Amino acid sequence: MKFILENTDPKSKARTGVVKTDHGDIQTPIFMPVGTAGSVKAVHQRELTYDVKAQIILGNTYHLYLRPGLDVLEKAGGLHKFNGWNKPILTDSGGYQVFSLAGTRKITEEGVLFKSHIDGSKHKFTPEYVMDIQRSIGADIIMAFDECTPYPCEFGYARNSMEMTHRWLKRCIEQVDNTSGKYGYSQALFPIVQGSVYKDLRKQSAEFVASCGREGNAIGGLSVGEPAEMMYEMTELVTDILPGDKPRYLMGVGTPANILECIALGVDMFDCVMPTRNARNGMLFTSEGIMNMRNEKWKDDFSPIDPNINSYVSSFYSRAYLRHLTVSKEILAAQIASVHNLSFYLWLVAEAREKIKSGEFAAWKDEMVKKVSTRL
Ligand code: PRF
Repeated sequence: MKFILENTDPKSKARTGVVKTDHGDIQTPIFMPVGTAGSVKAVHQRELTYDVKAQIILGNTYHLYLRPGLDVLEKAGGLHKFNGWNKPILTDSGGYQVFSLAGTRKITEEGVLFKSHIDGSKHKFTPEYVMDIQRSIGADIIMAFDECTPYPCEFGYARNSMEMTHRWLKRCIEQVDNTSGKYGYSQALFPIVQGSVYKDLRKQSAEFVASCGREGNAIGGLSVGEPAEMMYEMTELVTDILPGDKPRYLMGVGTPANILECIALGVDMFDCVMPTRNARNGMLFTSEGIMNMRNEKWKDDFSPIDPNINSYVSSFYSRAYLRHLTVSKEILAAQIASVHNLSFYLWLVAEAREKIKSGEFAAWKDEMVKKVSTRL
């Protein structure tokens, strides 16, 4: 994997670049649709490619390991072959899902013992094993095994957790560097900065992660309930330390406004369940603001969902029709809303890239943050 930095914005820390992987190029800043169990919920691969224009999707180690399991994934020849998505894939390590989804769990220096949320069966994730699992899944970018601390989190816990995440990182690196990809292409390991909302911990963690010299770096432990201003402050502190010639990935962020603000702070990659999860609940993100599709207001509004978004569903279907489908709990409502929301997120980052290239990003961002946060 290689990163080529292309443009930097004169008035902010925003930049554009290209991440080159064996499954193709990724233009940054980019948003990565979440495909937890090997599918982006309610959206099939053809729509992801041609409507959403996704360049990379995410998978989750925790889910894929539990179901379908490593034997099936290996027999298939890896996740790309299994789900038919022949573009880049990134897998999260389970360092978040194990803490948010698994039943009773026990964290020790060695790793995490947990019970499956599916059938209650017992499993153990160690940093080494999580690297092996990600080798079997075969994503182009794989994530280090970390502990994502909750918010709020006491300083002592955050410090001990961060120190353990750093020791786990060394083990992840050792394991990855002593094994190779199973399917003939390379996999890049991204370490993850932790440190909760403590400036000195964040600085220490960013310096440690930077010193590992990997092909890209991630920021974890944010967007877990802290105020947005605090998330921005931590993000800026970390992006100032992480090397500029490597991509920076802010994990699990966020709203359209969060993404624009963090692009301005030098973040290159984002993922979040929000566009798909909220779509399934009838919440639409548009270039003019947020719409609740259950609202009576859209009952006879026959205008397109969002004519500014260059995706089939966004200009073909009316707000009135989508409201009808949503109120009637039709499956098609979730499909249209998910494709639209993802198309909007991918449009937003494509616009950001263009504005960075033309030097207009800072002013455009301020105006856009207001628009996309408006409740219509
Ligand atoms: N660690 C990992 N995955 C994550 C996070 C993290 O801290 C977050 C935090 N927002 C989302 N996904 N491994």
